[in-house]
Amino acid sequence: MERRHFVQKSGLTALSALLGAEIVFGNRLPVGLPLLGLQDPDPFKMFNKDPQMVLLNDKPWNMEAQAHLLDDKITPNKFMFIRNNGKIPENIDVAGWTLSFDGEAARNPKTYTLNDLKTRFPQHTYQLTLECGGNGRSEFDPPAKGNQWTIGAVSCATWTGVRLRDLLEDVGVGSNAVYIGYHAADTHLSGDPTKEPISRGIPIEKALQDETLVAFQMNGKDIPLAHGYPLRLIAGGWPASTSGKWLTGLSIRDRVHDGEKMTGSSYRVPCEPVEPGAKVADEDMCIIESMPVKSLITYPKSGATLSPGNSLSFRGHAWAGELEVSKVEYSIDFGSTWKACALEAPANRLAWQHFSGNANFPKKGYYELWVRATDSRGNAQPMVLPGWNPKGYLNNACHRIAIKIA
Ligand SMILES: Nc1nc2c(c(=O)[nH]1)N[C@H]1C(S)=C(S)[C@@H](COP(=O)(O)O)O[C@H]1N2
Ligand SMILES: [Mo]
Repeated sequence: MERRHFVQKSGLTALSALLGAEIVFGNRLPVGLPLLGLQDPDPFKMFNKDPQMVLLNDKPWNMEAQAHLLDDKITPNKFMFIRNNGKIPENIDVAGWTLSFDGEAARNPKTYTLNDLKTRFPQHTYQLTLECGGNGRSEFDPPAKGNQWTIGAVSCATWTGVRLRDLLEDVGVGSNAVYIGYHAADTHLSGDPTKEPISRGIPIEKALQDETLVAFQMNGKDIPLAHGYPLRLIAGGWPASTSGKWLTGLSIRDRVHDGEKMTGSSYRVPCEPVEPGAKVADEDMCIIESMPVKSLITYPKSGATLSPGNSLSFRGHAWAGELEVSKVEYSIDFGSTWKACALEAPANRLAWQHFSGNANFPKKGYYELWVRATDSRGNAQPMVLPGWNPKGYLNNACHRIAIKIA
């Protein structure tokens, strides 16, 4: 007689959580039988996201926020964008989860369990800004292929974990070390188990920074599944593609890591500016490192109406990759004149900073509130799309909202 295999208890718990109800006869559910209640899952419920989030793709899952949803100083899960290149891993075995170090420049290749990581090394918590390199891509003309992010592929959550540096010291880093490359448990969309959906990394100098974490908590809880549960690399201020989710391996390389989406035109921009629409040879494309200065008006929502004589208080966040934001200004006359906003210091390096201001409008009518941030080296955001590039990265144009005085 054929043996029937039943879904394990841990699997049932996860399925019940997705369904929002106990599967009463779950112990009789055959393995591999798709549950009807999960056939057309509501992605917002499935990932505990606010229904105002905007779904860009479901294969793989990609979802962005809107400006007014990002008003919190620390981004809660429900408003955090999701960017996946492959399939989210299923049936995560936390007890058996390991992180392995290897690579040409690893002195003593080692494997740690989650428990090793949590008990053997000091823990640190930082607020870290993660922005997708393609945030703002929808404004490119000629258009760039890929997820058409508007402004919502950015977050700043609190991440807790161990310093990558402490792990690297334990493993031993050879003097030939140049780069760290990550490996993860998500799977390629093609289903081919030999292909990684993405395997990017960071130079060794970035890996050794205080704030570069191998994290197991986000906002004080286990990292949500879509954001890398149970373990994630976090490299704040750099394209978020360098922050590998579902982390299983780190290779200490003696060359620039050449994993999936490190080469060709992926996460690269022309080393020298090019004309919009130009074809650029791979060898003329340079890897994106620190993200450029940028800001977002998170309150009020664009389209707000105010009665005459009232001043408008507005607020938002500004960030500048590896640098600090030194000033934020606003304009209500399409950039002709600018006034200073109040600007808070970052909670820690690589955290976004909060700005606020009060704008007064001379008479009834339509206005736009524009905000412009400047970094500690004096680089300001451009008003319109900067440096066109084939893949549509690094759009840090000023954010603007519509205001009516009526
Ligand atoms: N393993 C793995 N890590 C990954 C990705 C991925 O597809 N797989 N996507 C990267 C990209 S391109 C971005 S922008 C961020 C998105 O992080 P989030 O989904 O937690 O917001 O994760 C990065 N880390
Ligand atoms: Mo990304």
